[in-house]
Amino acid sequence: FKVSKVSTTPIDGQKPGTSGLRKKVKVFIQPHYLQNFVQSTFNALTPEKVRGATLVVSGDGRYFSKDAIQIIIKMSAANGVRRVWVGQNGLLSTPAVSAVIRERVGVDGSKATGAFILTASHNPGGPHEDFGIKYNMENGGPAPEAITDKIFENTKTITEYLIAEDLPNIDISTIGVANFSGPEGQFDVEVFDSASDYVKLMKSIFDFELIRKLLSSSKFTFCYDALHGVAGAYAHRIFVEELGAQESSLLNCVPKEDFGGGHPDPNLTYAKELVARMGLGKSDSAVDPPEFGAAADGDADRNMILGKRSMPTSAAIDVVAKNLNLKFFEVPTGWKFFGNLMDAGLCSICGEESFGTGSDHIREKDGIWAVLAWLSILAFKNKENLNGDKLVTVEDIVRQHWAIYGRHYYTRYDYENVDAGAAKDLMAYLVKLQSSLDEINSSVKGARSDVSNVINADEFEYKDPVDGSVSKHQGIRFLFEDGSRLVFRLSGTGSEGATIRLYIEQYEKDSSKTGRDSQEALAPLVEVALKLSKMLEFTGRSAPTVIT
Ligand code: VG1
Ligand code: CO
Repeated sequence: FKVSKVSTTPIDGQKPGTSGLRKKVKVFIQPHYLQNFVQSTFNALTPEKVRGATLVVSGDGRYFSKDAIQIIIKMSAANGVRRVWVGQNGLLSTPAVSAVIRERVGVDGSKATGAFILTASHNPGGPHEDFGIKYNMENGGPAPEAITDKIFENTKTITEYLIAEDLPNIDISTIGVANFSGPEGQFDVEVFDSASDYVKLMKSIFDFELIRKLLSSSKFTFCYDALHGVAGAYAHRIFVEELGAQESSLLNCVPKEDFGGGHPDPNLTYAKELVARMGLGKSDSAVDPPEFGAAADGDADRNMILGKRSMPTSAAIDVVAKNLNLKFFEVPTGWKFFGNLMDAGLCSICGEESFGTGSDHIREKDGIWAVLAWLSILAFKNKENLNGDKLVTVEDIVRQHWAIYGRHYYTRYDYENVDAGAAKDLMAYLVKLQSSLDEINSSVKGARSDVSNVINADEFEYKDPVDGSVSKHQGIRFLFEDGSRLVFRLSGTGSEGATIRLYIEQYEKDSSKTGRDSQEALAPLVEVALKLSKMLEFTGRSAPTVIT
């Protein structure tokens, strides 16, 4: 193949957010849009690192992925990359990409050096919805801010990109290797099975035999909803073939370019079918609901686990870590912040506020790992019990946790598509307010006298204990005397307008009060949050778009 240099000019707004660059498909398909970003990434990595590299290119299969993969392959060839690995049909979940970078050995003995992941995660897909791209490093984790800042700088000055226009399109539906030769030597594209490396890793972590006993027991019923995302490419292999779950336990497990028209965000609002099957909706009364249900987002890094109750991640982990005398860290939003801690051996398990949990087996959150983790706890607790009268359930375990550590009632209010100026004003107001505890507490008490005092407020700033890098403006926190807290921040993953996220967490230590309805227990703190932030005045919104 030949290498063409194509002249281009900078395009506005290519700043990577919490997890890569996410925009509407109609933005991404503009001439040079994807190409500018990919070349800016290559330039940020530096030509020396790109030359000879082995790159993984795949994603959650959303609309435009197939075209994007061909473009990235041609640009990789032109930039001197040695090989590109593509999951069959362009499918790899975000955690599987991380696993492939860390574990996979190519047919010629090679190891990957990085990856382009094509996903906008939990955002909808299709011609009128979102596309996204992000770069992961050699450790399998998202590029740190030092790199993403450099990519953004490069997008503002780019003048040309390199592409091998005459390289034929690769058939990504068939496993195999294609070899080409270019000006700098050989270039290969290897298409491989999307699931095997990941399945192998999971089998090395969990006791599949033990989980199989639980899943194939007639007393345990299970349901997994992939929301037509890429988790579907793994669910059948893992849950049905390996673990003996019934075929009928899989919902929406065929990956689709538009996620079947749905919103692939595994929460109680969007995972409607699962919620109905579990009998958890307001008007649902399911016949024989499954014992255990779970769902994933588009790129299968998030999980929602539903027993007859669910527990999102929260400051609950701080309480447990303190009690067990373990080190723990609070980092800003986005998985990239965990990678450094893990590489330095400082952290082995982590979670975030949006249904994300994972461990140091890879450097991304991992939706299927989370399900297997829960299943192995249940399998262990029921080991001697599979022939008894009643199985230990998710609910039993959660209640046991509350009895020991207290309960963190938790909810998140999302105000989507708020006017960007109004959102900025609200945040600016809170930045100012956080500096005066007196002012805060008089507003708190004015709203609800039964809510405890704010003893600390700040604009969260994180100093990475490993490399000393500092991330500023990571949200406003109000910490209450009784262990409750409020956090306000702007989303970094949206593709239009602004999204305000409000995290509300009420801590209850008294074990006689841990069984209350969560929205009811949180009501006083919600009232305080809305008054304190003047939400209605700034945004005109009397209710959030999504409550999780
Ligand atoms: C959201 C979540 C955050 C997560 C990020 C990427 O970010 O709140 O916890 O890391 O999405 O997840 P934000 O900036 O919109 O709040 V995923 O599953 O989109 O890769
Ligand atoms: Co995701």
